[in-house]
Amino acid sequence: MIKIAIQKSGRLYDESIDLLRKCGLKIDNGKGQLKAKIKHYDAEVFFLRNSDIPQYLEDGIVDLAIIGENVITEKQANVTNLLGLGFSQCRLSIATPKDMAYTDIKSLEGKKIATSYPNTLRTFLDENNVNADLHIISGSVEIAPNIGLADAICDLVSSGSTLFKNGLVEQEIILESEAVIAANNSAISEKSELIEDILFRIRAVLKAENNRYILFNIPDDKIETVSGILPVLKSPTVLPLIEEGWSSIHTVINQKDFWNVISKIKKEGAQGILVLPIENMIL
Ligand code: PRT
Repeated sequence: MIKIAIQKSGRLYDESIDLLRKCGLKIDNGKGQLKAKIKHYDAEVFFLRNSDIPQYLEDGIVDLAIIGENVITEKQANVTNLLGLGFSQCRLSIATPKDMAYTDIKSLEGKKIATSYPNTLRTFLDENNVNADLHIISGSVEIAPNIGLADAICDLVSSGSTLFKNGLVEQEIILESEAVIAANNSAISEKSELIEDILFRIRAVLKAENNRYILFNIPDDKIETVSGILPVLKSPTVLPLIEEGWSSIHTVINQKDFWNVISKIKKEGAQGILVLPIENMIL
């Protein structure tokens, strides 16, 4: 049996549930419960606060967790980060009021900084030989300078709009973060088979999300040219059409190459281009 923690409610919840579902791990009756069974799989899901998860993971109460990397760093948890999941991306940054003179990190010497991330911030300031006074608050950090509580702040940023609305300017990025799957150190060896199986499923889902299945028709004399354009896994599948002199090409391309490839194959005479999402990619 493997025990997996996810956030009870909040920014990570929906995507964590969605990822588990795409991995074939369907939660039995999850709503409002502290823990739930996974259907037809030897696992249980625990619904916990994101900020509490590192401790549960380190203590072995749970074996695996989907959690913000920033929280593992802040709690200095002795756990293993197994894989980045590509969602809930953010950065932990220092920001100052727009009218405050700021040249570099030394501008924070002797200043008061409000934060919910004292450990990460303290490490960063120590590395830069800056002495500042940390004011620890648990929420609404961005209003601290406006109400005279601090000279600067250190908090998570994603779009930057909260900083902007509060008249703050991002000065230093001290940590980049995303949701990760992390493991209890002993579980990695003791439950290696189940952990490997879950990682295998997650990798297949993530790979599929970054790729698209594409098919199109092309005159036969262009097959070679078009094959050279496609950044394919192996070689593309070519199927003859009933109409003489034409074929259908099927392949998988990475999302980042997508528009580039489409423009090039169109120029070579590709017609009827269809692009489909992929559910899973097992390589
Ligand atoms: O209560 P619990 O302990 O479960 O959760 P939590 O307090 O950690 O809560 P939650 O749900 O707010 O955040 C969970 C995780 O989401 C964080 O630990 C990060 O890993 C990740 N994440 C990603 C973010 C953001 N983006 C984010 N923008 N967490 C918080 N924010 C806040 C930030 O604190 C600031 O107030 O959003 C505001 C800034 O957003 P922008 O878009 O205006 O820049």
